[in-house]
Amino acid sequence: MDMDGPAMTDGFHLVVDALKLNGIDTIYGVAGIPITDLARLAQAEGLRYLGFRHEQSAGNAAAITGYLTQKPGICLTVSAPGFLNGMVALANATTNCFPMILISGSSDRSIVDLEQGDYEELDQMNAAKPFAKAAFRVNKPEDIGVGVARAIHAAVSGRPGGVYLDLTAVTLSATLDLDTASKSLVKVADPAPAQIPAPESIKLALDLLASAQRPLIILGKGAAYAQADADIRSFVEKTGIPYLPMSMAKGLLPDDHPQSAAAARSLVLGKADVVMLIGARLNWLLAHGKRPSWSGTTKFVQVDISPTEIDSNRPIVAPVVGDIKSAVAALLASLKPGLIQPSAAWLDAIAANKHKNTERMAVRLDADPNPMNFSSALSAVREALKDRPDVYVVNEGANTLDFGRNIIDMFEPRKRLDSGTWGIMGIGMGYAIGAAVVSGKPVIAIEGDSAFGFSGMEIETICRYRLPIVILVFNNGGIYHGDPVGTAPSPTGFVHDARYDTLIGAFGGVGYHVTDKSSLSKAVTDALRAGKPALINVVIDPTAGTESGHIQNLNPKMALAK
Ligand SMILES: Cc1ncc(C[n+]2csc(CCOP(=O)(O)OP(=O)(O)O)c2C)c(N)n1
Ligand SMILES: [Mg+2]
Repeated sequence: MDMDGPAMTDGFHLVVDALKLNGIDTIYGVAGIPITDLARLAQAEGLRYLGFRHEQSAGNAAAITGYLTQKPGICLTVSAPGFLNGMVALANATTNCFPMILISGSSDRSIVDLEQGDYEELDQMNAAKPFAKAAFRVNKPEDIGVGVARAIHAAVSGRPGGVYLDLTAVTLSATLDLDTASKSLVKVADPAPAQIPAPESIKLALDLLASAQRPLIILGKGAAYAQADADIRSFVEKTGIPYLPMSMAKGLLPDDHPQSAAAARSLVLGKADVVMLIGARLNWLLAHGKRPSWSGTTKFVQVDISPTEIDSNRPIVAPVVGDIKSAVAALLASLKPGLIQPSAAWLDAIAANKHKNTERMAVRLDADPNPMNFSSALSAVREALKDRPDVYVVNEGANTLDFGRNIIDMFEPRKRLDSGTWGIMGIGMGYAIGAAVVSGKPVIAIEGDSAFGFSGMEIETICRYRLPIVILVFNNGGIYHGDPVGTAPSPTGFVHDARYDTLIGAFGGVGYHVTDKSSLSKAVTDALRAGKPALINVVIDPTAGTESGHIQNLNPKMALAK
């Protein structure tokens, strides 16, 4: 001990201490001024630090960690440009209701605020605010404990989201005596308190469902996030109500569950008389609950943690505001046998429609065109994944996403991770890395060739940490489709016959090049079994995709032909 004064610590140590005290064990980031020492110290102190090639992917890994664990995922970035690179991930996390904290170092406030041109100058906290659930700045080392605590509360309580925490370089390097420092730390008690719904709201919801002839349950990723899997399944099964999973809720009940109405989606949306939304919002993904996809007379029950979600698109007759775990438990506790009875005619109509659509799909899956199209290639992947319910599936792209969502069945909760609420490209490698790191399980990333490019450099990160990630690049030569041979590059086209499989060899991973169904199935099976980084170049007919995939209705067209 220093004989001249009390024992000291500094801001760097306090940040690591505050994270550890709150059970945070993993940081994803990109090093540089002023946080290099923070990353180094975190690693030395036993946190898992994963260094990325781009902050957006580090942020996406943090976001999906939050989704999978209900604890905020942490992303660490440098000032201004690093911070902004991470912001897309933070905004996407907020939009998708994933808890994460973006921690950035920042430059000297006295210079930034006078706009005197500091190194990486930016008023980061205020820049973050419109895109984050909350944003805080810590200006003194003795406030680090409170700053971290506030960030954790904001990220995971109520509707989860992305939180920005700004740590100035001065704060990080400032010293503080150990006694004051240790008293300044805060261990958060009950960061995501249960929010019990009002008993009257439960009664109203059950009464409305009991009055229905043609009820439907829609499960959103909020329901998956809640980790109330057994109760949700029990509620669905005890009521006998058909259900529709939103894409990231696939697997909450296994996709081959007899009550799944996924293969009769248009029918059930159009004809249901009472719809119960559980952790699903009536946003664009559900056509806002409006005509023509929906009937104008549908009555809604909505189970959601956020009271301001209610009535956002359609009037909600029976809002159940509370956390989903508490709400579903309360619904189950008040459910009397026989109270809710979907009509036989409704169940028959759904069964017939499912049968018809499943047969149509089977024809497409059985086809074996050369070159492969989306359905045929995905049927080969489906075959290889049949006995691997443990595998996480990451999925992004346009056609690759739309076909992937319909063709790849999920059998376990929270195993499907995709473009989500925004339909964003670029989450692929970040989500894959986050899922592999928190679960230790294998991951398959089914990527459009355009989608893959947004985070493709992270294959080095995947190889460096030897993660069990198998990347499938659905290579149709472009955004939606490829260009005809011999034409100048269009706005959507890429290089013809690109060999994505050769990239991963640079870092020690295994590349595969496949042009037919049986080699694709075999490559997926072998690569998953090997448990090592692999990239499969899946050659798809460049004419196979449609512009905008399944959401052409959202793509405005020129009114006048040029
Ligand atoms: C961040 C971001 N940039 C751009 C887009 C627009 N966009 C939608 S899908 C897509 C790529 C589709 O091509 P690909 O991934 O190759 O899928 P394909 O339809 O060819 O299978 C793009 C660029 C987006 N959704 N997100
Ligand atoms: Mg493509």
